[in-house]
Amino acid sequence: MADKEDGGGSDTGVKLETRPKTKKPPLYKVLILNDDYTPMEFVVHVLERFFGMSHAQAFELMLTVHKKGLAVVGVFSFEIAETKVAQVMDFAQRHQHPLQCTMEKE
Ligand code: TYC
Repeated sequence: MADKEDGGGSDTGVKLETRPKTKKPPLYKVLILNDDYTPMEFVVHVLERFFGMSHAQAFELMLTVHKKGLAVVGVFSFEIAETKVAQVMDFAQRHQHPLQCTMEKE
């Protein structure tokens, strides 16, 4: 956004600051990766449980990951993305599945 001169034609030379002083926080994509061992139903359950998807949405996204290798499951602030990744990795590990979840700056 560019700074603007004071309007009104009198040209007083007063510069009004219109640029916001605070930038929007960066966003992070959370990705789920395919592997050959994690059961499809487990991935569907993860997507429902940690990303609030319906069963139909979760099943469709799981199939996308299965076919394409990976997919973005959501976009979040750094702290939320980090928490989601940690929750998924912990849950997968506790069930002894090699499911991988990562984050990437948008
Ligand atoms: N490829 C797995 C299978 O055939 C299913 C799967 C889907 C695993 C998505 C991980 O992120 C994943 N059992």
